[in-house]
Amino acid sequence: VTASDWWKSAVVYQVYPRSFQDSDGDGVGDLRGIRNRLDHLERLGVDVVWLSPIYRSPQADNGYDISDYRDIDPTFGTLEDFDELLAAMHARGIKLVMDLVVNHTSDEHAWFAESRSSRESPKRDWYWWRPPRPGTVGGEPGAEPTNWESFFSGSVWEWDEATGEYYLHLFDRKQPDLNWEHPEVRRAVYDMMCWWLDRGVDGFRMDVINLISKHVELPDGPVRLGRRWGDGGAFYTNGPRLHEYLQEMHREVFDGRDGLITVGETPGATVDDAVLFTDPARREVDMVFQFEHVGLDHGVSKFRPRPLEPGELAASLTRWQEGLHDTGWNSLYLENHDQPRSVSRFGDDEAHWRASATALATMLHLQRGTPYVYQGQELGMTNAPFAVIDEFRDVESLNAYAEEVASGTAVADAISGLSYMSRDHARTPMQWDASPNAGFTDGTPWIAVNPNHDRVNAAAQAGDPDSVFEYYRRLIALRHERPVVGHGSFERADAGHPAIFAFERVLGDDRLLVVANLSSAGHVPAFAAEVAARWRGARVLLANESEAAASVDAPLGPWAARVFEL
Ligand code: ISL
Repeated sequence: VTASDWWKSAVVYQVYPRSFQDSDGDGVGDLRGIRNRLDHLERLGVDVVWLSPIYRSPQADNGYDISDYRDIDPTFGTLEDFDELLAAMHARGIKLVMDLVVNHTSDEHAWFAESRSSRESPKRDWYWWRPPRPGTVGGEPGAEPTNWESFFSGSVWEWDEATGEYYLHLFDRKQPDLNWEHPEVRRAVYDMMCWWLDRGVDGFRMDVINLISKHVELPDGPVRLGRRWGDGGAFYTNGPRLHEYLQEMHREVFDGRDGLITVGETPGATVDDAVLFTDPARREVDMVFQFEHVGLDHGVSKFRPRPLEPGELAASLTRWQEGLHDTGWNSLYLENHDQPRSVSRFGDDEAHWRASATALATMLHLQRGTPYVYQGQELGMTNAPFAVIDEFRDVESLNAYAEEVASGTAVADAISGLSYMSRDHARTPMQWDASPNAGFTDGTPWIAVNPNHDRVNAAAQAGDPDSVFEYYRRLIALRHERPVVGHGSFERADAGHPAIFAFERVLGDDRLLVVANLSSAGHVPAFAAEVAARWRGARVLLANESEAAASVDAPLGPWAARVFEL
């Protein structure tokens, strides 16, 4: 029997199929490619793989726009390839989690085609259709039913000439939002989820699941000074019926099934919201992806970032550790396919590349929660050096760039925003080896390979005890071997130096002391005198520097990380 909270001692690895491994030379990764690389995942020691969407899709948002939930996109393979991959993963003891994208579908989904066919269509209300604003002419600027801005720039409303109404899309115009108010929509989604679980998958990562319940009257949102569009976030984030829907989904889909893992992606969720989502007694989801720490460096906008103050990252993560300490559960992540590379963003990808990659990994993996490793993070992959717009591929980046340049921003400034924040940094091909396409494809990769693959690659790191990869292996093994990592309490324990993140984990007699210097400053004291006194003579369990030099009293060098046990 598996404990129902087995995922507390598990580590999840995210595969972005497009960029992981190509097997047929078309320059795009695929399911057979993933199967050919399972040795890497087994060696790393991860328990679960979350696959970004592989369903049939026109790929307007790289698969987050699904046109058939019960088929595989030909780019990635077939249902047969999928079954083979699932069986091969299960044979190695690795579980598989699917990406569930049900806030919206593709505009090419049969449901939407039917919905848009006429105002009388029985599926009309499966999506959000609204007439033009009173007194305006549909399709003309200003006629949009609300002033909301899309996540991908411009209005959330797309005019449909044929039926004389607008439809809502919080993301791209090719991603119309489903209307969860409609019971048939919910039934169709739950049936589809059961179909995948019956096929053998082990859970779901639920895309923007806290946006599925909207305030039905759809009021205008506040407009910031100098902006054209308003922010409708208050009317679609954590909406009035969200918890009801999640509990219904739990009853209809998950009840009576064991060994699953569910994680909701919840941008804008607070600690208090997260407690509600993840309190096991409420039967909603096991854990959520919160966004506070990946929003810290957003300035006036995502693409106008600001530098972080020392200690800000640790302070935010600590608030979440404490807030979900007694009820609920954290997901621990620094990267995914929407975020820049963590070693470039929070670390130092030049002088202290290895130390900062491993220090960040140490503080993240040894917190209370379930860690997620995004493909390539275990190698210390860095942001791409893209310098011209033609190198970027992501719809969010391309739209934001076009909008900025159209409104008078200098090209160099628009590019500089992307150089820091584009989602494409996470989407360059996985760096397997030093060969011309990094071992990713025999063809032309759909997005350029990072030129640093000649140094930063899996072949060079596997088996090298000093590599980022081998360090990740040890961290992952530690979670499996020590119940205190999965189940222990968390308490901050540092000396008050702003760059230090130190904490104790305790489970019965089992105690760990973790410290990471999240800065390039050297000679920094690790612990308060009281903590050092209690831990004097402790054994070094893991360190990203010479273990001989690491004692509780030794000051920390740049990006030093140490783990002690008593
Ligand atoms: O990166 C973002 C835009 O600035 C995020 O707000 C992102 O859109 C948000 O995290 C939701 O992401 C998820 O849903 C999107 C998809 O594009 C992302 O890849 C996915 O992770 C729409 O399905």
